[in-house]
Amino acid sequence: MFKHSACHMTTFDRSFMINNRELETLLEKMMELRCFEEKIAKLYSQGDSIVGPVHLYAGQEAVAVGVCSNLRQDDYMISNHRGHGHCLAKGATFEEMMSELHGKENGYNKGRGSSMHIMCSDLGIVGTSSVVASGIPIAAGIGLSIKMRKTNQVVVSFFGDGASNNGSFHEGLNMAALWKLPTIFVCENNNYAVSTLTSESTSVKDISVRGAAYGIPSVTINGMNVAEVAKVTREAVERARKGAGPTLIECKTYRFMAHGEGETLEYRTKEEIQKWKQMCPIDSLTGKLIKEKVLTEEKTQHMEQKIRKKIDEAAKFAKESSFPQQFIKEADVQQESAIYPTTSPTKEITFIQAIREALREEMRRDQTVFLLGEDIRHALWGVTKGLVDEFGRERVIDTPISENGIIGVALGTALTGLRPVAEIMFADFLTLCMDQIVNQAAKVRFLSGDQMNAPMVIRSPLGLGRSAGPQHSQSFISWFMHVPGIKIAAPSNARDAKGLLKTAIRQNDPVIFIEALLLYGSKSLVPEEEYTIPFGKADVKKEGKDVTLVAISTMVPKAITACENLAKKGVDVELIDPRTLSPLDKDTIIDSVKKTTRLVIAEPECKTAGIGAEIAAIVAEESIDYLDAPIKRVAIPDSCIPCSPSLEKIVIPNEEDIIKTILEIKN
Ligand SMILES: Cc1ncc(C[n+]2csc(CCOP(=O)(O)OP(=O)(O)O)c2C)c(N)n1
Ligand SMILES: [Mg+2]
Repeated sequence: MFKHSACHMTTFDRSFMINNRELETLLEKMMELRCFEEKIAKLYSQGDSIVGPVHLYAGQEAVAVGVCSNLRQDDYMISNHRGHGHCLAKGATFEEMMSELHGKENGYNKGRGSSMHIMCSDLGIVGTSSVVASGIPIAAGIGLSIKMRKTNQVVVSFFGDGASNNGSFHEGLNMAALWKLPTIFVCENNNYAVSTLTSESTSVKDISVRGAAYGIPSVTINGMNVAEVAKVTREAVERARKGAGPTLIECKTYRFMAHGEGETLEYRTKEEIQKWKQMCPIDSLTGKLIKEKVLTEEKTQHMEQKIRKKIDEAAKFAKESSFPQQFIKEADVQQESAIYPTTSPTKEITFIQAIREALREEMRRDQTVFLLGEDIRHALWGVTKGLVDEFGRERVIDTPISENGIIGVALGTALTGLRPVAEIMFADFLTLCMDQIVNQAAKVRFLSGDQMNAPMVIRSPLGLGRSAGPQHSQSFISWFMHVPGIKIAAPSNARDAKGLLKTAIRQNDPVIFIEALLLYGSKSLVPEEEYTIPFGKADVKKEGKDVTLVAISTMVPKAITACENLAKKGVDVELIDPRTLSPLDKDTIIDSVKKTTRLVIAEPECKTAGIGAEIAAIVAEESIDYLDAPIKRVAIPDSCIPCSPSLEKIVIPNEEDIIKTILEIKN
């Protein structure tokens, strides 16, 4: 079946010998993986102990074992939904794996992840993600982190044939190749993505040619032969450690069980399954070692019995372990940041200068902080201009136009000791990296059972109000408010922008930092001395007794003007700028409403299910009895944003809209 073995960009040397002792060790490891999966299948079928969906690895053991036999404990591994084998091969224990699969407190993730989400920082298991292909750009990011930290580690990314059709694969491979990262991509081509044949989903016969297309040394090998996998991986690891960049190894293999437990196999013929079972990596190596008198039938049976006993004990341990009873909700995770005095002499700077100063100060203070994004050296908006002169190209990295890849890479670095500040050129393009933000970064702290975190900032300009049109004028703050694990800042002036960005960079969770282009040129007084501004602390910009006005981002300067005009009409407005939407300073808003009994929210986004809707709901829940008038929202009236200035004016709320709305509820 494996008559050919496609090699691209390099010839893989398989001449080094793996001695029989080493083969015996590999066999034992493969048996461990197989016996573990058989036990899980049994427990699953009994129906009462395994938690959540399970995708078993039986049949593919040669890949995980062959690859991981070349890794050090401090090397990294990231894999997918079919990850038990990868984790065990990287050193995971039966007890902790079993406990996790039983949803127990003793599990790697304290029962929060179960089968598809195993993380263990001590073993370099950065995670098994249940979103197909998402780990691939993260692996590129881990490679970047290794390269930047000069630690001589490597990272392996395991994924399936199906994943190679996903954009994450292509973005991740391009970036790894471009920057010569020590990332080894291992594609386990088991011929199916669920029930879909690779030949019906994939335009090429050998997925390794896709690696070659990115200039990556790539090879297709027999993934049922552990020695072959080990040999080829050894070369890839050597290449990675010496700085020669990534490798793609496509292992042709086969899963012996259903895609997921409880599913059927009717899309495969008995003959096909039989044919592959004859190539079983465990049986064939056992046969060879018995034939060469390294092992006997008896010794092999004894080896297997010992393994099964250990696994049975681990299952008993897991069963008897307790279920977790509580966890800290993301919304309750508090992070303090030192607040520096703000009474020092001030200077007047623009919003752009403020952001640049924050970046410069944080990069000087902390060597792990670095920047990445499209055109950030040249700096389209001028924000990051000149930073490359001081910090070099290693810490100010221009990226390809790969939003999903940028955030995946940023996350990989954040998971392994760095503090990336990524720029997404327009906030609209955050939609292109929603998987990495929402499914991956936001989940790290929670899923890892609090072992890991993702200290990363995503800066992104809001284009609203500059005739940029419907695809360059949205910020989606309200979307991110809906996601536990994400923090959001939307400063309205230079002083807040600098202080909040410095705090954002020091946070241990991902932060979305929305900077409005309309505010970039605005100036404010900023302390000469270092200062930071805490998250979750609103700024009461003006005290008042008649109406509470909560304004966000670009709406704040408009709200200030509105307040001045209303004062002339005898209406005393209390103006609050929350500054961060997650965490949101609910107390300041509620206290204000209790005093004024009226609330208006002015937001730079669409009305339906928006920021104002959430604030209105909070106030209604907590203090409805204090309200003397309906809560009103001044928002974009659920419309796309037109380019023509005359039309833009119709949809983007202005000072007059705020005044009119406040007068409506005041009178
Ligand atoms: C982005 C995404 N799309 C769809 C799914 C549902 N799904 C889970 S596994 C799978 C098949 C993956 O095939 P492959 O990458 O070849 O891995 P294999 O299951 O064969 O090991 C699919 C479609 C998912 N988890 N993530
Ligand atoms: Mg597959």
